[in-house]
Amino acid sequence: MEKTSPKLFSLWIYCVIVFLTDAGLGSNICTSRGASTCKQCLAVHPTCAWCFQEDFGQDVPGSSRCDLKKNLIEAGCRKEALEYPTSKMIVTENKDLSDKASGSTTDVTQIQPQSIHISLRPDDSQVFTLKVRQVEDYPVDLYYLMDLSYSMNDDLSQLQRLGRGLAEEMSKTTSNLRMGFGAFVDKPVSPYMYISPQEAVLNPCYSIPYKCQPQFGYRHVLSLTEEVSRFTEEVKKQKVSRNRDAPEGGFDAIIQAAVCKEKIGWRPGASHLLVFTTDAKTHMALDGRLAGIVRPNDGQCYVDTDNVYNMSTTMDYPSLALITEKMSENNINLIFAVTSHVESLYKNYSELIPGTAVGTLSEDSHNVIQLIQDAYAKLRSKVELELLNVPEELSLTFNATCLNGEVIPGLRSCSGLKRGDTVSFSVEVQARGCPKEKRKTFTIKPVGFKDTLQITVKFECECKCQAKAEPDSPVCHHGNGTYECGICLCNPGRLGPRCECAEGDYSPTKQDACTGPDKVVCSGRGDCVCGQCVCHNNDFGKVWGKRCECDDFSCLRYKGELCSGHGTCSCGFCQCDPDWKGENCNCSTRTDTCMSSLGLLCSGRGQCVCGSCECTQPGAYGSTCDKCPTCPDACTLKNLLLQPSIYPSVFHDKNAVNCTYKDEDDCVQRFQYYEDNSGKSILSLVKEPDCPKGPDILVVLLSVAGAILFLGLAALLIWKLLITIHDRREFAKFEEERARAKWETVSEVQKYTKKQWKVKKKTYNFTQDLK
Ligand SMILES: *[C@@H]1O[C@H](CO)[C@@H](O)[C@H](O)[C@H]1NC(C)=O
Ligand SMILES: *[C@@H]1O[C@H](CO)[C@@H](O)[C@H](O)[C@H]1NC(C)=O
Ligand SMILES: *[C@@H]1O[C@H](CO)[C@@H](O)[C@H](O)[C@H]1NC(C)=O
Ligand SMILES: *[C@@H]1O[C@H](CO)[C@@H](O)[C@H](O)[C@H]1NC(C)=O
Ligand SMILES: *[C@@H]1O[C@H](CO)[C@@H](O)[C@H](O)[C@H]1NC(C)=O
Ligand SMILES: *[C@@H]1O[C@H](CO)[C@@H](O)[C@H](O)[C@H]1NC(C)=O
Ligand SMILES: [Ca+2]
Repeated sequence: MEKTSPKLFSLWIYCVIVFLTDAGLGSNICTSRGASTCKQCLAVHPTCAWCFQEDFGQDVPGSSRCDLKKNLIEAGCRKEALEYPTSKMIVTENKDLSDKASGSTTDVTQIQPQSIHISLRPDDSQVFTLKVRQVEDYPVDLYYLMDLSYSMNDDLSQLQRLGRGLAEEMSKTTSNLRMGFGAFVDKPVSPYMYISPQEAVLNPCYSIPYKCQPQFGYRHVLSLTEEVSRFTEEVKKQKVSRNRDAPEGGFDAIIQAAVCKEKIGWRPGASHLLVFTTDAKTHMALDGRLAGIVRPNDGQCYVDTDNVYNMSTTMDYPSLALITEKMSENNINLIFAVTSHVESLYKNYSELIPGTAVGTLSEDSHNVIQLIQDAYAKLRSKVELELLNVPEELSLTFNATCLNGEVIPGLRSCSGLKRGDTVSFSVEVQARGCPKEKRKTFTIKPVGFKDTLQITVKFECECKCQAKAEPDSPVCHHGNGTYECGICLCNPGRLGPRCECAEGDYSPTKQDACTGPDKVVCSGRGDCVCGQCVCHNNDFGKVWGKRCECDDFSCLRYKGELCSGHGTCSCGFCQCDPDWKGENCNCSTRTDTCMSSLGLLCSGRGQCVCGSCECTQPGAYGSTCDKCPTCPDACTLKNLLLQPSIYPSVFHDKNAVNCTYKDEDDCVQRFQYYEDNSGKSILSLVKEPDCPKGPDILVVLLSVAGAILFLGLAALLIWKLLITIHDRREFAKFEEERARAKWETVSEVQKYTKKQWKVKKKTYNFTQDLK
């Protein structure tokens, strides 16, 4: 084979640079990544397919089993030997949204669809839309969790009065209301508790003095009930307690109230409102260390038969994260009804716990009804989606379509809703990788709703043909490898496409077979395995050949296109399409493009080279050298072509060249040659040709005779004129002599000299003129 010349090498470098900006010519993403197994191929790109036909690509050099589906079929892969899983989506449960709950807790649907199955290729994505509606007249469970530390004394008496009013107001929003009650103080252990004197344990108000109930952590008082009168009754029985430090242990109570579902009586199909009233700060995770309590809160229910939280003194306060988790798990909306001086603190907590609201409680809680109403309305005016158990291999993006139909990208909540409004979200699920388990399920649910959307994702990371893998297959050199998806996966220590050689048996002669005349093993683009080059896949295209000397991307380029776009690259040489020639196929063999409008190749002023005219006549230009107003042959060339009958004889242009031309009949043709705006040559006759005629004898004779006659007459006239002048003179002389004879005597005549005579004669002439 040919040695790679420096010129070719520099071209190759050029190709590399061009490819970086113009990727994809000659190869595609599937072939370029060097996927050597079916599984790798699927991971390259969602469009890639794998052919596991055994004899695939044997006679097509450089073909790849991992390619676009259509390329594989073109290359001879049977359809049933194709591994091409695609991403798809099936909605498996799709009940319609309910309009109205009518107080019922069953058969209410607030999210649609409810279940979806998705198959995803790695890097591929699927989009679906889900709808959420806040159903009207939805049942409500309201659990009132009250701080019974001493400062809440006035609040308690208010609540005792307001109980009925609260129930009445809430029944305006729902026809199905249940109310419950619980109370908390703080962990009944020092230093949160008064332990001395002895009496203070039973009556912490001993020092005030006042009679109040012993300190407790959390006590569940009234399970959720429809009998609102019982709420008032039980609240009336309550008495405050007292504890030592300012922050209280309410967060313990929140966890217990949330997780002790049976005790509290939360109904699955109802809105769960947990109203938390306090006028103080709260203890949080790690505060328990003050009392030597280090066991973290585990979020389990520890309310025993006498309705008291029995782990209050052994388990630490919960963290905000635990509260968030338990609120979401149990679909509870927490309402912080707190006095103004701690409001900012609880607002900060509220921001960290989704589905919570904060209201300002007056000093004696008289506004609690309005507060709960407002908070409930606020909670119900917002739909926020939360995600549970999303596998880390998936990424989810949301777009919200809230009330006015406007799409808000990246948002998964809508606010400002009225009950009965429907909002929708479009969700894109993308697989970013392949988890160990083929299937994973996760949940999307609106915060505070029982309704959920279950999404099961099947990751299409494996090929079906992998299941039919044949270990120690005879195809792979007498059982030296596993035959899987059309290729041999060699056992350890074996190499080669069919595992035909062992790693150990290196032989120099075999190595030589891989080395070309340039002493580079496999042209530097492959590995020598058992005397055969295994060519590396290249980002730019296929590499093949006995020494990897061939490829389909190192051909000449013209204007950035491989083989000028008029041929295919094969092993370094362009194979031009018909009608094209040249090293880089940029030379057209057609001549019709050189033909001028007058039917002459390049208007007779140049040569046709690669489909375009090279004008040789100085001053000629234009695609067919047709433009040349200054050419000296502007007239003579046209003379050859002039056929007066076909050109219009209209004068067009001042800049036109005036030409004359004498034809065979010696007629003079006057015409003009000029170019119009589009560069077209136009010839036009100026007037009819001048043709010479034979001489007229009669005219000549008459002319000669006329001329003679004219000369004779002229001579006669001149002669007559001279005679006339002479006669006049003679007559004048005669008259003069006669007059002198009459006037002068002979004596006088004698006196005069010849001189005097002359003067006299002059005088006479003068007088004669006066007459
Ligand atoms: C606390 O109450 C739970 C039931 O809610 C019970 O299983 C547990 O044994 C009780 N623990 C103690 C120490 O009494
Ligand atoms: C609540 O957060 C704001 C801003 O982060 C901060 O300025 C304020 O001090 C916080 N309030 C309390 C009581 O920690
Ligand atoms: C969200 O909107 C953006 C732009 O408006 C769009 O490109 C994207 O595909 C949308 N995503 C989903 C999941 O609909
Ligand atoms: C591997 O191939 C060799 C021949 O090269 C053969 O003798 C041997 O049995 C094969 N090994 C296995 C495990 O089949
Ligand atoms: C064809 O390509 C060669 C080399 O790049 C260049 O010199 C020549 O001008 C091109 N010919 C045409 C007709 O474009
Ligand atoms: C050609 O003749 C016309 C009159 O027939 C004249 O107007 C025009 O200027 C002449 N053109 C040239 C280039 O002499
Ligand atoms: Ca306290």
